[in-house]
Amino acid sequence: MAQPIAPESLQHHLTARERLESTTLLPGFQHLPGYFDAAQQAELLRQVGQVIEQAPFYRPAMPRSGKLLSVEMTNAGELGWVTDKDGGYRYQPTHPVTGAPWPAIPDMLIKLWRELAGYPHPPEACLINLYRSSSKLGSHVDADEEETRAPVISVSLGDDAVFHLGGLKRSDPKIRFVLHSGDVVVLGGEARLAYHGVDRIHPGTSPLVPGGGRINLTLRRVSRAEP
Ligand code: MD3
Ligand code: FE
Repeated sequence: MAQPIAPESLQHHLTARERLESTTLLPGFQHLPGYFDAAQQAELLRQVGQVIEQAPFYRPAMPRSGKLLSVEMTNAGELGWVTDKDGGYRYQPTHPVTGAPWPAIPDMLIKLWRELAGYPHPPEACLINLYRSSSKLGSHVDADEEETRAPVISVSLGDDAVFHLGGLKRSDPKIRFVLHSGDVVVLGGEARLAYHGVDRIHPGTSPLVPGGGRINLTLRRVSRAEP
C-alpha cells in the first residue's frame, strides 16, 4: 500500500527539508525544477516527436510473467532499453517491433548531458516513457547499465507525476514529490543505485503532450569507456 503524500510535497519545489533529506541521504541526487521553459519544452517535444515517428511506442512486458507494463516505451540512441516476456530486461541497438535501429538522441538532450552529467563520454541511450492517466512505474533500481559511474538524467514533459525516491534497499524510507513539465533530475553518485518509481500521474495538469499524459526522457551511459 502506498504511503499518503505529505501536503508539503504537493508543490512545485522541494521543501528545504526534502532537499536536505534527499541530498544528505543520497548524495548525487539533484532536482532542477523548471530547467526548461515553455518554449524549450515545446521544441524538445517536437524533437522527440520526430524520434517517435521513426520509432513508435510499444508496450513492454515483464520477463517470464509477460505482464504488460502500464507505461509505453521507445528509445533514441545507439542502444535502447527494452523488455519482453522471452528476452527480459536488456539494451539492444534495434526496436523490438520494427527491427529498425533507434533514431539519434535529439540535440537538446546531448547538450543537456554535456551541461550536467559531469561524465566525459556521450550518452548511449535515451529511454522515452509515455504515461497516460492511469500509468505508473513500480519501485525499481536501474541496474542494467555496465557503467554506473555515469549519472542518469531525467526530463519530465507534460502532466505532473508523483515520484518517489528511496534508498539502496527496497525497505529504506521513501520521499515523494511532484515532478512538473520542464523539470530535470540528475541521479549520480549513491543515488544512481537507489530505488525509485512513479506512483501516479495527475491527468489534465499540462496541455503539452497530445492526447494528454506525461513523457519522461532518461539519458543513460550503458557501456564503460576509457578512462
Ligand atoms: C533515481 N523513470 O525509466 S525518471 C526509468 O519518471 C524511470 O519515467 C521514471 O525510473 C520516470 O527507469 C523516473 C527519474 C529517475 C531515473 C533514474 C533513476 C530517477 C532515478 C535512477 C536512480 C535513482
Ligand atoms: Fe528507473
